Amino acid sequence: MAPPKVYKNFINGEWVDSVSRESFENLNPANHGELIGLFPHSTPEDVNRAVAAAREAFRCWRLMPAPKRGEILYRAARLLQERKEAMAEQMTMEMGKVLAETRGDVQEAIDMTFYMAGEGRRQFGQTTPSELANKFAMTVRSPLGVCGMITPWNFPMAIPSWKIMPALICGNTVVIKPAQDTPLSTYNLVQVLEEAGIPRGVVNLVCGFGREVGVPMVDHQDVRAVSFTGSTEVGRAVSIGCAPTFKPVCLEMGGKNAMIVMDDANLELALEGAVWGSFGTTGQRCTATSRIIVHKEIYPHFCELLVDRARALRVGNGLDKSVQMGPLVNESQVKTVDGYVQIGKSEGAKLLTGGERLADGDHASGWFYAPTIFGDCQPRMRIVQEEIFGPVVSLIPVGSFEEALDVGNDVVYGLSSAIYTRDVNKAFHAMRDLETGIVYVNAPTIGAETHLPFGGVKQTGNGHREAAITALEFYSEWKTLYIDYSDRLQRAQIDNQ
Ligand code: UN1
Repeated sequence: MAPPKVYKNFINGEWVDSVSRESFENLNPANHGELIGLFPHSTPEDVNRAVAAAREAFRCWRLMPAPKRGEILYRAARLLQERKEAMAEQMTMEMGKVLAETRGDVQEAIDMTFYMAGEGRRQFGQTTPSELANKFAMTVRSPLGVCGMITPWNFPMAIPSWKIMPALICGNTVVIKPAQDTPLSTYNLVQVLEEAGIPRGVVNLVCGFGREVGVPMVDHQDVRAVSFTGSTEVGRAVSIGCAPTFKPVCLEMGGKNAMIVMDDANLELALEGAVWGSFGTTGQRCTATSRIIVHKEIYPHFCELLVDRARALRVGNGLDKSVQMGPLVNESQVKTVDGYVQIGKSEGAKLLTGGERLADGDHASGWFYAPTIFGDCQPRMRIVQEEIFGPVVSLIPVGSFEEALDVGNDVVYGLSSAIYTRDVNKAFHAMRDLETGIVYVNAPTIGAETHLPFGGVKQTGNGHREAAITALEFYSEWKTLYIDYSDRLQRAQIDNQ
């Protein structure tokens, strides 16, 4: 057998081992006997080196004209386009989701990189009249410095790009810790940036685990802002870590996204959306549809048809073109999902299909789980309230549109929601009243585009929005400039009365 491929960290423009010289394994979730590669098991000292490099690099990078920074991003986007297929395959091998989806993940990184490259020629500020004569007033965006990033395994290239690209175009430098389950896709992204000509130290990759890499990065005094996507539990710890020094922190956390299906909906469309929203990415999206709130008039019929479709899904290795749903990312995720299935059963929800690990035949050496549907769920059940992050969806019958909205809003999260109806009045009421950062009409809860703001309300986030122009709000600070050309002392609020 060929020796496993050994990957390195990227610090100060060089590919280097961790000071620990230890490594961890990146396994294929569809076949966990297959080792994708060994990645550096980094230490706080590696973080220190990366932050020092990023701090030093910031001195020049912030002064490079933003359109020039954009040119590097354009080159990176074109390289990603060229390598899309190979990168998608590698992503399926380390993360599990099917090829169509990993191509989408790489495409999302391409879109974001092009989009932010263009922001190099925008980043508009404001000019406004001063209250005093012969005085000029304007605002400019100013970078923050070294930005620390902690990213999840479910979108291992797209989500790093949501953070890295806006940070760079604004003139910040970056230290990123990718999820330990999927470091290769982020590695590939960083390598492309290197080839595109990113100056040394501007982007640094430190692989490893939360305790040895994430925590020291959050605590580091030279890290000026932190962006985190992941669980609510870890997000809370990151937020607390940033509090003592008032470090700006962007948190993108859990979801419990509802799809409402009204009795006037196009049923075929709603079913298709329900399957894609619930079982796409094996349910491992923060935007996944995990509750389906169905009007009682169509509830029995809807349940039956949805169950048929879930049963027909082909689960397997995502590299196989006929497969529609890949494995879960790791063993611990299988245990969590199965734990929730047991909770659902004990709470009295009706298991309509699935509810078990798939471990026979083609599934024997992967972390596979059957598409699972619970029927007759009550809004306060734990399986309806808590994020499961797996192929498990709960169906909740309701008697009216108003009840559907109340049930939809009755969770601590607020990322995404969807309504299927042909009634324009109901659609507009839902758009206004659903307490989520994203609302879809006649489309499932997944499928955000890179030039629109992404983020959630309530315990999903802390008020920031990733992607779109809104990302610049986090990665830059406004600087207000007054230029007095009167040649005398003019006192605001005093001399103009
Ligand atoms: C996530 O769910 O973690 O909107 C990100 C979507 C994708 C991004 C999802 N474009 O489903």
